[in-house]
Amino acid sequence: MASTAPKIGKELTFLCSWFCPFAQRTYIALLEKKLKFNYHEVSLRNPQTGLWYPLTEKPKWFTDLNPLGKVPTLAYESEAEPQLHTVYESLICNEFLEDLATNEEQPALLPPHPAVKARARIIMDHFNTQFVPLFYRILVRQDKQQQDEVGKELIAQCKWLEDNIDSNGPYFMGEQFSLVDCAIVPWFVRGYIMEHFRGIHLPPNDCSKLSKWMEAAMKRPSVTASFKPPEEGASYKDKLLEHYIRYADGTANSTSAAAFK
Ligand SMILES: N[C@@H](CCC(=O)N[C@@H](CS)C(=O)NCC(=O)O)C(=O)O
Repeated sequence: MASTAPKIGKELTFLCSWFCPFAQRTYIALLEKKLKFNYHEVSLRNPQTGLWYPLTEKPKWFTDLNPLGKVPTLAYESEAEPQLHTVYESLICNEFLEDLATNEEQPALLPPHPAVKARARIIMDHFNTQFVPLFYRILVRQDKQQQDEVGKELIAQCKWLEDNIDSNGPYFMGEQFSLVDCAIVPWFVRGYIMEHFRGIHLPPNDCSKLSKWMEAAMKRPSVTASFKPPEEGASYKDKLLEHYIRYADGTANSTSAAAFK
């Protein structure tokens, strides 16, 4: 695996792969929190073959930080005593950032009311367990009839989002941008990929609240700043499209492709 080990210090180190929607969730939260962090790109795919490195081929420094060998991963040394802390799993990383950095200067990204906060978590959990698998499944399945069935489920999930989005907006939970927006927006950033490979327009035309939400979320500076192409000057959208070819032709061997088949 080509990635080099980062030097972990008191400042947060953010292990990311430019194409990863899970890591993008955390990238957006880090930017929203105006936290200082060291971005460290991890190479998850072999550039020669385009295949994902299996866990056994990932460097020890990486699996020491995250035994799952995945991004996002956050690592830092605490101020008080020299102890290494690591955090992984995107939604947990984002909750960690919320706990770490919510004060006068760093905005809360979860609503203050316990029941509304719980609702935000229900929405994130639902999106993660219901929508995300379908996004991969429709790409990796090669049978047209199966794709059509998964496509219908994906549209039904968009309707679920439409029914659960705050009516006044502009963001998912209302006026304030939140961890719910961070959790959902990376898959809508990739909406054109779904259209390109499977002819499904995200959000569907009859989801007007979701379309308005997407428009607002896509303009958010933290979101646009998270569009990081692999090479300076390259088009993020074009490179992402290239990245998803291996999902769409059924040859991706990533853990997501396997898990959501
Ligand atoms: N459940 C994890 C999923 C993270 C994930 O699957 N990341 C991918 C990149 S998009 C990864 O690191 N894959 C490594 C692999 O497939 O070997 C999360 O929410 O953080």
